[in-house]
Amino acid sequence: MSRLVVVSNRLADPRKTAAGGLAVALGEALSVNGGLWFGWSGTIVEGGAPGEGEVHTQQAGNVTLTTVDLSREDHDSYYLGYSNGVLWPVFHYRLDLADFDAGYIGGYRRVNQLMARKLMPLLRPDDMIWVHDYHLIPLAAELRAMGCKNRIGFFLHIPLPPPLILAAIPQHEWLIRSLFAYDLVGFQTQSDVAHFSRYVNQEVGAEALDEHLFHAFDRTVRAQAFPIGIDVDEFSALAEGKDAVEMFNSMKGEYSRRRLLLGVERLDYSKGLPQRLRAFRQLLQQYPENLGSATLIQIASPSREALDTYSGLRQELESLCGSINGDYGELDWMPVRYIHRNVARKRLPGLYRVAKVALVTPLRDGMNLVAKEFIAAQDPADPGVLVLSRFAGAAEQLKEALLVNPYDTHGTAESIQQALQMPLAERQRRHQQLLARIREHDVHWWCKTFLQTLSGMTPG
Ligand code: GDG
Repeated sequence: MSRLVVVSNRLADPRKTAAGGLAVALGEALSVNGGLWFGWSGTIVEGGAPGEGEVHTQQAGNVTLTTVDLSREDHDSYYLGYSNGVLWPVFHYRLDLADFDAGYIGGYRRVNQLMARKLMPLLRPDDMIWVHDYHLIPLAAELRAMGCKNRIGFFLHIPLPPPLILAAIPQHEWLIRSLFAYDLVGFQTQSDVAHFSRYVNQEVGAEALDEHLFHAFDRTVRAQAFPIGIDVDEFSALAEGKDAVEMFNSMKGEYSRRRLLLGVERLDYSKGLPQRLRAFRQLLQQYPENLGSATLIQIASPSREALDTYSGLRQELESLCGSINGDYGELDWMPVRYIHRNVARKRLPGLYRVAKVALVTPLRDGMNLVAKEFIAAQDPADPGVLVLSRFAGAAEQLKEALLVNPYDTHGTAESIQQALQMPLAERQRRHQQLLARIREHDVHWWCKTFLQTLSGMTPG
């Protein structure tokens, strides 16, 4: 049996609950035959030489965790610059926020070469390699250049935009050519696959051998959708745990006279937070019966604070929350509770469960796991309602949610009102169907299906 090697920008210790379902699922897959998880250590070496980094190894059961340090210069151009200043905004359709500084690409290539150089000697001939996300697109090409013949798969956690948006990246052709060094490329949704297919057809004249197989640059790659899921059982169990129940009870007590709406995400411009707050303000204005009652708890956990676009967003949010509370708040009721901190993972399901409505309204999202976690945490006898952006990858699957266009303030406010007023029988019916969907395609299905597809392919 092949050993699995997972490569991702950051690693998580799969034995810790705080790591989350994805890390646990990857950890499980890695431990089947004793695996290797490889990536950046998280350490930035001030004044370190570009393209160099010390390697660290630790053991978690039969999984080896191997990491590489990055110099400040490499970190800033690879991680902050190219990954999060170019690829993240453009792949989320935000050309206006991209910073096409010509210096970033050098660091991105250098770090991918560094990772390949450090990984190469650790590989065994029959290892199966699974590379994750936009930070590491050229990794397989670098490994191939060093003679690697193993099966290599790639999964993109974020959306792939349509060809003309992708083409705004000066190195777009090189990026897509790099994908052809993989044997299997996984996307979150059918529309991402369609964008890939259109791009390779229009821009590089690739031959489509069938619905999923594309030939170009002397190589054939398989591109397919593998929508990621959560560990539904683990999350439901977490919802019954002591910390979640405590959270549920304390919130229930404190907000007994209120109807809670909830948003949970990293503070990121892809998540549509200002648009959501404007829709919530519209709800209060248009449906005054919610005054003194509807309370939005918005958790926006800190993320990528070294980037200016993120600090600007934080200021915008603080000002919006302040103005809504100032305009509508009463001495005994504040419409918005905005929390710019991380909530412990064990407590999160309690918060999901106490909410009548979850607002998951990104402007663009690869999948969105919060939507799935909310469903898993509900009490089936009295479930809350999911208001979901049609632009989240999850909308391809979660048809029984109330789908909204987050740019449409009035439309979103109307859907939130519909959610708040939804009769119990309809909430139960929708929840039951949504739960069945997230169970069918959970994180174990995702992991198993991707790896089975990759293992069925001819190496190299
Ligand atoms: C990328 C793609 C894709 C959030 N705040 C807190 C917290 N979280 C947890 C949630 C959830 C995870 O973080 C967020 O996952 P999402 O899927 O919603 O979004 P991204 O972080 O943008 O992830 C996305 C995903 O990759 C997987 O492929 O779905 O589209 O952008 O698990 O619960 N967790 C804790 N405290 C918080 O305050 N503990």
